[in-house]
Order: sequence, then C-alpha cells, then structure tokens
Amino acid sequence: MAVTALDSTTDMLSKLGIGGDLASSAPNLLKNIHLLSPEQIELAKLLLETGQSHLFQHWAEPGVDDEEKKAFFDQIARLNSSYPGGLASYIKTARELLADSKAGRNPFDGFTPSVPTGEVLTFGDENFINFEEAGIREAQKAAFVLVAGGLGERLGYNGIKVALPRETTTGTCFLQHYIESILALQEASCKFTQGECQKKIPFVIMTSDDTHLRTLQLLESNSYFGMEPTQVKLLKQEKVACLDDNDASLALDPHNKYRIQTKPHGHGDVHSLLYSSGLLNSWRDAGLSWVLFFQDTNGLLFNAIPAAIGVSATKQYHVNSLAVPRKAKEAIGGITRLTHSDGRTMVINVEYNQLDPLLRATGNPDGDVNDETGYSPFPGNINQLILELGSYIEELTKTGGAIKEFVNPKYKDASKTSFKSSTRLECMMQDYPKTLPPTARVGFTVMDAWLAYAPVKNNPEDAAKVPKGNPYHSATFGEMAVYRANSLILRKAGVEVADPVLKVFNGQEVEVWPLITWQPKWALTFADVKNKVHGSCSISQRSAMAIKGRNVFVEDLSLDGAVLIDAIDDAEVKVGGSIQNKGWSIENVDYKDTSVPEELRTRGFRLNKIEQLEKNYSEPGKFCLKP
Ligand code: UGB
Repeated sequence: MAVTALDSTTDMLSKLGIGGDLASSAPNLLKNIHLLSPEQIELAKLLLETGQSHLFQHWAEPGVDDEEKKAFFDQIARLNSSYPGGLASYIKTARELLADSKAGRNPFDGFTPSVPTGEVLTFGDENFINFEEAGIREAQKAAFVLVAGGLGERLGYNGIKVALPRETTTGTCFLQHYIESILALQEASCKFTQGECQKKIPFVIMTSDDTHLRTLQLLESNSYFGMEPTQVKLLKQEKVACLDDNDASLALDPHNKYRIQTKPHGHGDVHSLLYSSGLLNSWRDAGLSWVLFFQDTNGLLFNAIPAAIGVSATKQYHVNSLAVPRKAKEAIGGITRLTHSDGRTMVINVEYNQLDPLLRATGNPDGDVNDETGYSPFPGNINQLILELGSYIEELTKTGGAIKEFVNPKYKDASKTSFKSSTRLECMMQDYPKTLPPTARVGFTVMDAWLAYAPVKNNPEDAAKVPKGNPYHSATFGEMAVYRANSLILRKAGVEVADPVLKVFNGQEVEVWPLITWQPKWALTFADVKNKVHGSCSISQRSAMAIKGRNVFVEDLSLDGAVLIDAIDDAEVKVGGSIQNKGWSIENVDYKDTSVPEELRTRGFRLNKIEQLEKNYSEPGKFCLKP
C-alpha cells in the first residue's frame, strides 16, 4: 500500500526507521516518498544506509518523472535480489576490494606459485583410449553448462557468438555442434547400459540481456537442433551496478539519471544462478554425478570431453580443469599451485596478467618463461571445468554460489583517487575452487591444444598482432583448427592425409589442411574413428570431405576433390575407391570488405565450391559409394 501524502514526513520516517541524519541526506527522495510502495521504501532505506544518497540528488519534484522514479526502484529491486547477500553486501565487498586495489595489495600476497601436477594425456595412446571409454560410460551422469552471456567485445562480432559457423564447409554453428555432441554422447553412453536407457543429458545455457533473446530465437527457429526443448534450460545472468569512486558510490547511467549504470559481472555468475535455480538438487535426485562447464566458441572442445570425464571419474576429482600447453605470457590463464606462508594451498587459475608479476615477486626474476619444452610450465586454463555434483552442492550450500570477486578500476592518476570510467565487481567461474576446503580433490587434465582448444575470441586486427608462434584465437584460426584436428585424428587412425600448405588470411599465417568435417554422431572418440575407417585411405591437401550420418564407413578411399555424404541412421554407406573432381578452392576476402557477410570476412576466406560428389541416403539399407 502506498503511503499517503497526508502522513507527516517525520512520522513516516520514524515508522520506517529512517533517522534524521539519514533523512536529511536525501531531501529530494523525501519529497517523493509517498510515491513508493513499502518495499521500495525499504530499498530506499538500504541505499541511504549504504551511503548512496547522491542517487536522489537529481530527483525532480513529485509529479515530474514519477514513472521513472518507480522504474528506478524496480531496477534497484532486481540488483538487490540477483546478487547473493543483496546490494548491501555488494557495496561492502566493493569498498573492501577498492581499498585493497588503492593500497596496491596483491590478492596473491603471501602465496608462492609452483607448477601443479595433473593428468597429462597423449591423444590416441592406450591410456587416452581407456579414459575415453570410461568417459563415455559416465557421460549419462553428466549435465552440461554453457556460459554464453558474454558479448565478445574482443571479437567485435555483432551477433551472438554461438550462432557463428564453427566451420564453413557445412556451415554448422557452434550451438548446433554442441547440441549434436551432447546428443551423441547421450546415445553412446546409453549403449553401455543394459536395456533401454531413457536418460536425457541436461543442457543449461547461461545468457545475459545481451544474448538471451537471440539465443532463444536460434534454438526455437532450429527446433533446438534435435534436442528436446525440455532438456534445455536458459538461465539469464543480471548485470551488476557500476561504481564511481573508491567509496563504492553507485554510478548513474549517463543517459538516464533514474537508472544505475550496469555492466557484466563475469562468467562466475553461473554458480549462483545454478544454485538458486534448484537444478542441482534435481540433477542429484536423478542420479547425476558431474557438471561440465564450457565456453561459447571452442570448436574442438568435444574432442576432449570423453577422456576428461574419464579422468574425473577414475580419479574421483571434485574439480577437474581442462588445460593445454601454454606459451609463456600467452593471453590465457595458467593453472598454478599456490602455497601460502600459513600453509594453505590451492590449485587455481591465475590470469595471465597476474602470473608473470606473481612469479617475479616470488623469486623468479624472469617471470613466466618457456622451459625446454618451448612452453610455460604452467598449463593454460581453457575454462572447461568438470565438477563432481555432490561436493559442488555441498560447497554452494555454504557459499550460496558466491564466487570470490575482483575489481579492476582504471585510475586517472597515481593518486588512485578517481577513475577514468566507472568500474564494477567481477567474478570468474574458474575461481570456484578458491573457497574449497584443503581436503577437496582438485586436479587438471592437459591435452594437446591442436586437439582440444581453438576459441574464436580475437578480431582480425588484434589477431594479426599476436606474437609469432602464439595461437591467433580468431575466426580464421578457429575454423582451420577444426580441419587440422580432424586431419591429425584421421592420420592417427591410419589415413594418409597430405601435409598442409601455409596461407595468409587477414594477416594471419595458418596451416591449411584438407577441409575434413564430421558430425559428432559419426565419431565421438578415437575408437569410433578407428571403427569407421578401414583399409588403405588417402586424402590430398586440396580435398574436402563432410560426413553426416552415423553409419558411414570409409574404406580404401583415395580422395582428391570434394565429397559430401548425408545418410540417415538406418542407411549403412561404404565410401571407397578413387573420388576425384575439381573440388573447392579457398578465396581470400578482406575483413574490411563490407560487401561480404561478417561471418566470412572475419575469417578472411570463403570456400568456392567448384565441383563435388554429393550423395544423400534417405532410405534404410546398405549402400556403396564407389565411383
Ligand atoms: N561470459 C559470460 O557468460 N558472462 C560474462 O559476464 C562474461 C563472459 P571471454 P575471458 O579461454 O582463453 C576466460 O570473454 O573471460 C562467457 C578465462 O577467464 O571469452 O576473457 C562468454 O560468453 C581465462 O582464464 O573470456 O577469459 C564466454 O563463453 C582463459 O581461460 C566465456 O564466458 C580464457 O577464457 C569466456 O569469456 C580463454
């Protein structure tokens, strides 16, 4: 019930528990207080008590902008309810972190970094194959969580990143590839279970206001890429309030004085969202054991998933971070063991900009440098985490899903008294282990980067500036990495795949391998690939091969050109003999050429499909494709 204008202001304030000093700090709020509901007045009190009276300085007289004033409190209510502990807790933490930052206190003070130990896998050897098999068995007890709330400012792409093609041979987008991979895992895993298996692997996507609608639209307009809509849950993260100064004064939106300016809080939000959604308990009740977190644009990720789940299950890791060998100073975080002088230790990701100074400050004058292997001894975090569900729920029950935050203000000058622009608290999903007890089993699994990691994060201009030898992490790189990985996997399975040629696209020199792609259900593991490829096969460098279908077998094939096969599950197709045609060529395009669609020009090339052998098998039966 709104407070009537007839109440005397003083009476009202005392009823609300707002004392004289507090009240006099915001005269314009008081004039308008009769507009607010009791809940809104409680929020107003909270703002005054946390030193935010400046927010009301510009409030107009009652009767002017009244709807905007109410909308302001709607926003405050959202900011308050979406943060663990509410706005008061946000402001308190912000003050502490801003004071630490001003004082130049390092969050790693007292900690000494050292190289942790973990599982280092070699693709295709017996150990790897065993872990893959163990992982496939276990996959039906997994739930997948994709963090896709980021806009990808570094990439500079206008759409949502999960809608980008993973490769342009088939045009399959990242989201479709992820869903098809999860469905293929689900099916492969169920095969291990006696009798009928009804388990559907849950798939959660964390979105934000920047990505939510477009993600939903992409799913709906493509019938969820074959997944049951009930299997997919979207959880939207909220942004957090920006801060104007070291006293954590909330920043007003420069375009609207009745709104708080907000910015993303980071992918660490995924933990509190999962916790408050209630999904974790329902997964536990359904017998699940693992939650897998992954990022939006890594086209190679699912090459690593089966073995990584296998490692988690075999080692009973509570936390398993996937990692790749990392060049010193490469812009990905390093997995590090931190040991405190008081005896605490943790295995945690240290962001690349912090690792080098931390090493220098702890007796390593050269900082983060490559060792004799040519890589930094600290493996690179690819932000793919596998958490054991039981211990995850236990931990979140204690923390409410709150993750240790950080603040990164850009100061105007060395006095560190004012900021160039507003800042905010941020958190990262990989910081989850920071609050774990010492008994927690925190490990990691290293796999080759060519197999497991090729994210699309950098725009062409920035990618071209990446130091030579370091991965570009661009759209060009992401696509070429798919062909390279598939070629190397086939090589390992005995196929004679020709060497790549070097080409430059958008200023980036990359290896161009034959354009080989397959659907996840064709092969998820190395054992699957070996089962699908027989005899003596060869593929020339200028070839392209796209396999869609579960039961396509490649046998004594000599390919020099392009072949596309699309078969329903009940069609068993043998592909062999000599397939030769003009094939496809790769044409350079300039990223500045706006006549070319953004998805293509950011890669710097387009495929020119001159001639190909294309076969569709839509009827059940056994077939042979042998020209
Ligand atoms: N994301 C969200 O869902 N919400 C957010 O608020 C922000 C991001 P970036 P980042 O793989 O090389 C990470 O921006 O954060 C999603 C690790 O911290 O691509 O700079 C977003 O949609 C770092 O240790 O990466 O760096 C995307 O899917 C290193 O491993 C994901 O979060 C680095 O990735 C990552 O966001 C890397």
